[in-house]
Parts: sequence; structure tokens; C-alpha cells
Amino acid sequence: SLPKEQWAQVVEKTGGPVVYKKIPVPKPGPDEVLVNIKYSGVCHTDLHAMQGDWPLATKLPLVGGHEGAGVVVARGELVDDVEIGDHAGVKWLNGSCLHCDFCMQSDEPLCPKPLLSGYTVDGTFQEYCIAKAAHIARIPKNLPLDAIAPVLCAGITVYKGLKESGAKPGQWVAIVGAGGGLGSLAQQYAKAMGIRIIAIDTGDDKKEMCLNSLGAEHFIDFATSKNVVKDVQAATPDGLGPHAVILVAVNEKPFQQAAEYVRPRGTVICIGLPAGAYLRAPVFESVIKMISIKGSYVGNRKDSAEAIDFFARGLIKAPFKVVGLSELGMVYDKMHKGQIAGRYVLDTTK
Ligand code: 8ID
Ligand code: ZN
Repeated sequence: SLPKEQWAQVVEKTGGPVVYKKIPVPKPGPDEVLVNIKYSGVCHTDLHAMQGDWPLATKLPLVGGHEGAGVVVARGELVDDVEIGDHAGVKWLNGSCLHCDFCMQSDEPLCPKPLLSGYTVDGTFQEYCIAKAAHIARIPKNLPLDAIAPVLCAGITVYKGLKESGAKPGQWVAIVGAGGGLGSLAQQYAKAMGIRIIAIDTGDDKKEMCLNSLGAEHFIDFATSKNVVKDVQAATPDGLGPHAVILVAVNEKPFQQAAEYVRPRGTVICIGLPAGAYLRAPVFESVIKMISIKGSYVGNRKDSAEAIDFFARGLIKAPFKVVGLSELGMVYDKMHKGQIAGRYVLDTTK
């Protein structure tokens, strides 16, 4: 039997703070499951949501979180392909209509009526979370639920972004924001895909992590480099720049720089979502270099399953620190200051 109450981190008003308190355990609807979240990663999106950074309102009060890994403990009467006891992941895309033009083409992140975990519906910063059965990620039982949690948003998103970039084995990708949550996973996926890495971020901790454990061949410190554009181009053997750029920084500047250093015919993939930021690229160089600039937004169910499968095959090892759910406020402080190398993962029992 399930408890009636549970611990959760609740945003009561836009701007925060998060309040650690007891709230009722929700009941799943007919097409939903209830997942006992064991671990949840903390994504910068959760901080954007609390701060009200984006032109899309959140529900209030809000339980954030969308990298939740746990165990299915209840299901609605229409759910017959998920068993109680199965391991499942609650992703950013909590649900979608499944019958619009986009859902029918497996572009369900583009559904005009999405349910977003930790944004428009309560997310994974609680012990028991609801998700649409059709959209939960299936997690093999032999995988550790703490390490897999960051894959459920960061991993899926960067894997999809790398695919969208068209970068091929042996080619070069610049990962901008390489020392953060998405950036550290992006390096591991790129490495597993045979793509060579130029990491861009700042600080000795992140430099050491990128070069010694994540697979980067070059690290460029954006805070100390005298000319990021020249340094990025010089990092490729012929000096013509990387074939792709994956932008996961929470800062406008690199979104206005990437088009300058990407290789002719190259692709700039925008993933990070700094508040109020604009893309900028010189028309002349963009035309004569034939560059592409694209957005990339999470991934579909198949991308999710593939991203988990890379992890299951032992190809993805990104650093993470586990702290209690009660410590989310501390994690947000560090994230706001750009002081997190890798990902924080919350243990919902603490
Ligand atoms: O589907 C999507 N598009 C999607 C999915 C998930 C997350 C988008 N996101 C967005 C988040 O909302 C956030 O805006 O991706 C962004 C990155 O999320 P994160 O990886 O969770 O953030 P982080 O761990 O704080 O890492 C950000 C890194 O960027 C570096 C920081 O030092 C940090 O390591 N950075 C910054 I701020 N400015 C930089 C710069 N100019 C920079 N790195 C290089 N150059
Ligand atoms: Zn996320």
C-alpha cells in the first residue's frame, strides 16, 4: 500500500525559493503510471522554470524535475504494457497527444499540446510522480538508477543534437558549455559515436574533467582565451574549424560566435536556452560558407531508448554527485554561479 503523503520540493511562486515539504501522493489517471522516483537529476531547465526565464508560464505551485529514475508502483486501468515493479524514467516530455501531425511522425516533442514534467505538470523532485505510460522511458533492471537519471534529459537531448548535427565519425564537434550537465554527456556520446571533441567552458576543474575523463582532445577556456573564434579553429588540424557546434551554454555570447568558427558546410546546433537571448550570424559569411543553424529540442521515444542503450552498453560515464532531495536549494545556488562540473543527482529519500 502506498503512503498518502510524501516529501517534495515545491516552487510556490515564480522566482522561488524551493520549499521542502510534505504534499499528497498523486493518483495516476487511466493512461498513467505512478513512479516511485529514487533519483532525479537537476537540469538547468529546472532553474530556468523556477526563475521564470522563458516566455511560457509554469504551473504553480510547481514540483520541478524531469530526470527521474524509479520504480513503477501503480498504473491506471488502460495501462497494460508496463508492470508494477518495472524500472522507468520520467522525462521532460511527460505526455503528448500522439495523434497530431508531429506525434504521428515521431516528432512528439513538437506536439502542440505537450505535458512537460516539472513545468506544466508536477515533475520528479518528489517521491512519487505521475507520467503518461506511453512516454515513460524503459530502464533495464540491471542499470543503476542514480547514474541513469542524467541520461533522461541531458543524455537524450545531446544524443539527439549530435544526430541532428550530421557530424560523422572522425569529424570534429565543438561543445560549448562542455563542463556542465549536458556538455559532459555530450562529450561521452560524441566519443561513443567516433566524433572528435573540442570542449569550451571555464575553470581548471572542468578542463581537467573534459580532457582526462570525458574524451575531449582540446579545451578552450572562454574566460581566459584572447580570441575564442581563432582558438576553436586552430584546434582542428587544418585550421578551418569544427564540422559541428553543440551549444549548451546558458549565455548569449556563444550563440553569436558559433557561426564565425564553424567550418564551411558545418552545422550549429542550438540547445541551451539562456533567458531572452538571440542568435546572431553574419549574413555574408553564413552564405559563402553554406552553414546551417538549427534548434534541437529533447528527443522522441526512439531517441530516448537509443540514448539509454548507449548507457546500457557501458559507453556513457559522466560524473555526477548525489545529495538529498532536501538540498535542491544548494544545488540551484551552485548552478546559478556556474560552479557545477557535471551533474547533481538528488536522492529522494534524504
Ligand atoms: O531540449 C533542449 N533544447 C534542452 C534540454 C535540456 C536542457 C535544453 N536545455 C538547456 C537548459 O535549459 C540550459 O539552458 O540547456 C542549457 C544547459 O543545461 P545544463 O547542462 O543543465 O546547464 P549547466 O550544467 O548549468 O551547464 C552550463 C555550462 O555552460 C557554461 C557554464 O560554465 C556551465 O558549465 N558556459 C556559460 I554559463 N557560458 C559559457 C560560454 N560563453 C559556457 N561555456 C562556454 N562558453
Ligand atoms: Zn533538462
